[in-house]
Amino acid sequence: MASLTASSCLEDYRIHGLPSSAFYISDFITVSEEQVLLDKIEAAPKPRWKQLSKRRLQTWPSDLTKNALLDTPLPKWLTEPVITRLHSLRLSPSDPKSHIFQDSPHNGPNHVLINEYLPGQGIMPHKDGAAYHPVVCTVSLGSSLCLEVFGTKEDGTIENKPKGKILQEPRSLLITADELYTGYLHGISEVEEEVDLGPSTLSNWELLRNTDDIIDGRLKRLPRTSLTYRDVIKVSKLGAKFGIFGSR
Ligand SMILES: O=C(O)CCC(=O)C(=O)O
Repeated sequence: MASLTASSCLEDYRIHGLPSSAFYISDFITVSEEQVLLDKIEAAPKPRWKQLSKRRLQTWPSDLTKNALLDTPLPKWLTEPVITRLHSLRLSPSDPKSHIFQDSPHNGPNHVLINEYLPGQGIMPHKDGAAYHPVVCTVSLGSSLCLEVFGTKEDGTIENKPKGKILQEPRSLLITADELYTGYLHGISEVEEEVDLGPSTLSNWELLRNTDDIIDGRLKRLPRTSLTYRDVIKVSKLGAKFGIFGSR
């Protein structure tokens, strides 16, 4: 089971076989919610986009300065429905108030990175670092691609072979947290087609919505956009005081 129901709790979506913790929900948002998000992202003023060599990026509500966020709210289209739904997703069936951000400083995400990857684009293996509470919620739009998880060798260099590979389908939610966040790297390889996809290579095979498009373990990439929701630990009040950073 990988789509959301009223009685579901996060434990139903745990990705087993990876360091703790990862969760995958294939149908976290609907097709029309996906389209609204894609339209809003497309409608953002051009200067919102930062063109990087291998992808382009929007940062909401703003970039971090010295690991701190200016205290401005996220626009409504980024909070509804995603953050509301994250808050309603219980960690355990016995505690109706529990949620994935319950121990984070602001009790929920206050920052969203929007990454767009064309086929052949990706992101080098990296850690997200100490500016954030160690929970990342990634909503995927448009197309599927794989996130790879890497450990480090004793000398501190990155292992050559990924520890695991997670296929992220459009409209899905991937949550990575805890030791998986702090102790491991993640990256997206710069390929036009995913290869070697199957039950023994994909950590979340059992949780996928649809494996019919995977032919001989291969899946062509199309443009894919991700929204990564995080809680920035340090928040500076300056932005709220002068009211100058709240552009919607
Ligand atoms: O696009 C993604 O799924 C991953 C993005 C990422 O690694 C990051 O924002 O640190």
